[in-house]
Amino acid sequence: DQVRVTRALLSVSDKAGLVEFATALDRLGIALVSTGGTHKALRAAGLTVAEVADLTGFPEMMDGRVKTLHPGIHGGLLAVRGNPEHQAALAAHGIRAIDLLLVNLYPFEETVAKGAGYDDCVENIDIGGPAMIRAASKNHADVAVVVDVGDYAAVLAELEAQGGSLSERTRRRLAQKAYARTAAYDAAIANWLAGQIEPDPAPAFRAFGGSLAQSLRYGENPHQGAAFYRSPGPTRPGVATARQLQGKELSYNNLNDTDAAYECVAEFDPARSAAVAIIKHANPCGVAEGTSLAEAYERALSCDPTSAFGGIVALNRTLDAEAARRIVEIFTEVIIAPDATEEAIAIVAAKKNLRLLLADGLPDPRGPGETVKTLSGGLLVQARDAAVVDDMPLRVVTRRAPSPQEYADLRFAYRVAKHVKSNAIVYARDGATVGIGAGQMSRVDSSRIAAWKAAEGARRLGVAESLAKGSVVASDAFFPFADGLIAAAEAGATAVIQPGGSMRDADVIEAADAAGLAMVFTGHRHFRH
Ligand code: 93A
Repeated sequence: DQVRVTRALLSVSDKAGLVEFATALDRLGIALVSTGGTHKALRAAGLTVAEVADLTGFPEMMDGRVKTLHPGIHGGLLAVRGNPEHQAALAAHGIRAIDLLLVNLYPFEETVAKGAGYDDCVENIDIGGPAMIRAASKNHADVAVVVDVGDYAAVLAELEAQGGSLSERTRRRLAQKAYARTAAYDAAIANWLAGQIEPDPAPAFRAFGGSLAQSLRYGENPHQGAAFYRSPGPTRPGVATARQLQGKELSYNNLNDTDAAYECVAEFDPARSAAVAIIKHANPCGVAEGTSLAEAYERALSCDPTSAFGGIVALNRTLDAEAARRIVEIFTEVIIAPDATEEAIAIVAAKKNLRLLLADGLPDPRGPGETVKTLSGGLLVQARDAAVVDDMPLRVVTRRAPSPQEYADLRFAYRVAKHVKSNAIVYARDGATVGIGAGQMSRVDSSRIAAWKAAEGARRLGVAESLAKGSVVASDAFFPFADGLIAAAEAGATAVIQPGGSMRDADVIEAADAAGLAMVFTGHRHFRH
């Protein structure tokens, strides 16, 4: 199951370590082929290298947009060595087989991160590189593909130890890594493009001209007049479409908080788990999953029972009697759920003032829509934050990767962090929040508050160690300095999820490694102001 490497194609944007790697290949008697810039660097180092043009019979053209997109390259990468027809095709067309591909892509992510213009970002979308990577990876039975400078040393060591051959296991591992890289690369492009598409302001204006649903007694404060308008046409199930079964009339703040609560709990697929979000002042003060709604409620409540007093409770499944019985034990303003059983409705009915809203379904967290904010003399319109952590390629940046349990909690915490006002820091353990820091002007203050809440939780329960001990932590935006992360490590978190992208990412990663934390980058920020 060894593949003897006789020809390598090198095409790299990041030329770090290139000359050393190519020199070692050359010493092993491996023929080298490369694209323009790579070729220049290798020739300058005194190596004998063929040009891609020699294999294709075409020059690089269109500003390099077309250099390797040719059967002379892709035939060489995709031909199955043990297939006589493939071998005959190689011979018939004078195509030379390539057994090792070394590619790193145009620096699209870096170009976006440094704030380059639109055209510059587009020009940095690599087409030929991913095509070759995917071709070589598909043919990993015969070809090895290296996409990460960090793998050069190990690949070389194996080649040198095995007289120029690479094992099946190594080729398969490299192919897996290569597909992960092209997937993350395409996700970065899609994500960037999504941010380049202006939201259509028309629906927002239409919503403004929508029908009066309710004139409210007052707004956020009693001296502010207010009303609630419903958008015309069909909308996602939510506060605006829900039936109110009982209780006092909803206030401006109730509507606002209930919306926040329902949007938050809708992040949790009811087919996967029961989930409950308790909201105060549009921020979650406890979110949890459970095997039943009652269990999820219990766990959500225990995060911060003081704040939960007078809160809004949102549930992702049909409200049942067991959960209803628990919820009515403490003062709650509003309950919202997709539906409720007759028995649950009867239990809630005993509390005359408590509002019960049934929304007939959950909104799709990925669904389209706009959010609108007024400012003096204008409207700010944006596409709603429809990014969901399950769709994000999580990149492990620390020496230690999260355990499966940590991964589950990291995703949970990031789901919640999306619904916490910035700066948002969320500690979670076993599918329940244990400390939430919201709405601070500095991230480190949010970290401290969240850690303090987790310590308070432990005090309340009479346990010695902070509830943050052994938890994971989510941050809605990158840590600008290592201090917020160090605060999390000191509080006892073992794993971190955050978008990444700070100028000081290297410091933050170093601090995480020093503390033995596992950290993943999502590439997606969840600001909520
Ligand atoms: O513009 S491309 O998408 N078209 C291609 O055919 C192509 N082939 C390789 N970019 C292409 N590449 C990329 O060029 C590689 O992925 C690598 O990042 C870069 C190396 O170019 P050079 O050797 O000229 O520095």
